[in-house]
Amino acid sequence: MSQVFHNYIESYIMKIKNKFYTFTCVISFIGLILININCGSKDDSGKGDYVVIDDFESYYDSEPGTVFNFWVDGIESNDVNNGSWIGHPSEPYMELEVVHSGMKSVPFDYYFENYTYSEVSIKSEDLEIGYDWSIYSPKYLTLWFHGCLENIPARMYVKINDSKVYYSGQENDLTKSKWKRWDTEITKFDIDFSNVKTFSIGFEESEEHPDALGQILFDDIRLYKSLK
Ligand SMILES: [Ca+2]
Repeated sequence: MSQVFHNYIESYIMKIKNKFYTFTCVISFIGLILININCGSKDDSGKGDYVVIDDFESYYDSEPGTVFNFWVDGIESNDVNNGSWIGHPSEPYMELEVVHSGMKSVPFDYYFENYTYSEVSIKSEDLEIGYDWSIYSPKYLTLWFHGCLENIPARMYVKINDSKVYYSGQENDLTKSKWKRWDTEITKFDIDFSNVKTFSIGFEESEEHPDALGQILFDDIRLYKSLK
């Protein structure tokens, strides 16, 4: 019986440490026996001028992949002063209908009656971007948020390590049912970007709005080298 030699060519796109690589593989068979796989790669990271901190696509409904396992809210931290809940209370835990990009965004509920602040945090070691953000030479932190007409607004902030920057737009943006982009110059954070330990999003009560409460959706938290 003669042995037939076959080559198959397949291409794969893989994301490794926030860079996209295209692998083209030549897979060789003699008959049904695999004899060789030869793959080369091409770095596609130049396609974008940003790196992803979190796009919320990687979380799912079963452990250990739930968003609660990575983003720590008031319940997960057992902090009686922290009125924050991340994710929907029942499956699907991620928001699947109102998303900015991809298939998922994340809901964040804030609530101040009996609580003094509302904050969720994730460790940099749990993000693909890791702890050294300086290697990307970022100039801006951007994220997208989506409010709700029923929200009672609060002061929104992002925090890297212990350095907090407040939202500079109108608090009433939290009551608008549309996606809004929030850009923050990196220089406003007084931290060493080569040693990022935690990233947090939070809310504080403002004097105008005691007992604030509401739900905000978040998506596409990124670092940009420039804004176009
Ligand atoms: Ca997304």
